[in-house]
Amino acid sequence: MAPILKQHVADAAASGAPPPSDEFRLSDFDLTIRNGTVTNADATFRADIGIVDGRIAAIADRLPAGAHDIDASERLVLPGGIDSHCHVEQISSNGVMTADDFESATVSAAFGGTTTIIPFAAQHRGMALPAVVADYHACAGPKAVIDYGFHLIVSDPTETALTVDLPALIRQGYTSFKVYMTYDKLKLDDYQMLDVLDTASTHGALVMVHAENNDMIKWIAQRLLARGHTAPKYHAVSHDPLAESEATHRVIALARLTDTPVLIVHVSGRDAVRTIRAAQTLGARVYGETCPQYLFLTAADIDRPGLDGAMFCCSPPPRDAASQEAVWEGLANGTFQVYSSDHAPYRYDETGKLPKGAATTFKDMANGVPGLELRLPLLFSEGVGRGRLSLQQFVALTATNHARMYGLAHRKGAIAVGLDADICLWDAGREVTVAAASLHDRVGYTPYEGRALRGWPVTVINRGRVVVADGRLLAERGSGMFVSRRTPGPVAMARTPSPQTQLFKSLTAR
Ligand code: DUC
Ligand code: ZN
Ligand code: ZN
Repeated sequence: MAPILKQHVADAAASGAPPPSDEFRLSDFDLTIRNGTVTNADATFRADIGIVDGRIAAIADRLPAGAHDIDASERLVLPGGIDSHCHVEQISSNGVMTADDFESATVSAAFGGTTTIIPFAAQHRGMALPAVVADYHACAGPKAVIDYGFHLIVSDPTETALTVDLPALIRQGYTSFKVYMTYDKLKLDDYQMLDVLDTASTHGALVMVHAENNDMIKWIAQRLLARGHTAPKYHAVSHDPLAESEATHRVIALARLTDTPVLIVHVSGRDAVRTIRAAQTLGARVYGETCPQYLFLTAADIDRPGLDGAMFCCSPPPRDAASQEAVWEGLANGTFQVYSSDHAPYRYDETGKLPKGAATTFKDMANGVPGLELRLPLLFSEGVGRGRLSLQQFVALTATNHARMYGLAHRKGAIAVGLDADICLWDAGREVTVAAASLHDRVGYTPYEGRALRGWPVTVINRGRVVVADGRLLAERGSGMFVSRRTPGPVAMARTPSPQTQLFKSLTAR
């Protein structure tokens, strides 16, 4: 038995395992998963699971076999991963399409142990939000093999968007939106940000923020280019950590002014981690997300011959060892609630990273790295395997907290009776050397090529359907379903705004 599994079996004996059940003598289960070690964010226990109509119907010490029975001895039985930050079939503000569509992205996610993704329905300026959402549904519906929801990207907060479209879309289950403080074609100014925050606060949505100071980045980049510094490594120089920490600080102030919870996405730098932590200590409803690239890469990875560094360029960029350490610490101490891939897949050719071929500068490249498939294996191997995180923290960071933060906890994120049977059987001892050739996305490379990992998802189940087993895809194209989301946990949390906020809100209510 793998050492990690042995440890957790031992823990299971000491924790609150469900009592043996006599109720289920005659099995009506469509599927049973038996003899496994179940781990939720709050407990690890040895149990059998019975599934009916895609939902978990029973969890007990012993259950009879269902119509289909999986022996999970020697396996960890985990909630299916939820990846709440990925870009799929999305056109960037520079007009570049991602390499993955909803089929390849969801297949890749499933092979990595993820059963639900929440990508973006991205508004570009001039577009009406309801039409944007309809377009993304048309793309996802026929292709997805696992479940999905959508966040909105709001880049054009017109009066109609703020007062008609967003309230209606929030009621329809699109209860979160991302806003940008950088990129000329996406960024909101502070006035617009306050409008969006106020709308979210009034109608019950969570705002996700890309926090980087646009002018700082542009100013450095233009000076670099003017002096002939065009290689990919200068991407990291132009995205100075101060651009991230300044914007993080600023948006937290804007959110506090409107008493709106915010989640700062893809946090990369030590100062930004500290800024978020300090605000949380003051009681602000500020949440954080980080991603594999900030744990496993540094700016040194971008410094490769020719344009090869482009394969490691994302925004914000990977930083240095001190930032990596701060990000690990933030995962362990609760500064970060969610760990997502920020899968932004662009091929290393003219369709993605190299729009101008050999003449491409760091400013021309599409920003982003792939990560849907390796998100869980990387964190398990380097986090749980090396003792930086507990197995329960791993579950919280990869599944449960995503469900809580984004209004999905009524269906997903835990192994519990009544919830969707989204389950990942994990082989804690399996050793895998990462190779792009064995991944299922359409990017053609991985920034983690050659890494030796320990721990791998072997069977992946979404709503009771076995999607992946022993390296084979078993789900049909289009079998994934859209999930409408409820009020995000941080928004639902009752609290009294500061006296100043109460006063200006009462004087300015629409
Ligand atoms: N922001 C993202 O969230 N993903 C990719 C690039 C970016 O700037
Ligand atoms: Zn972003
Ligand atoms: Zn992103």
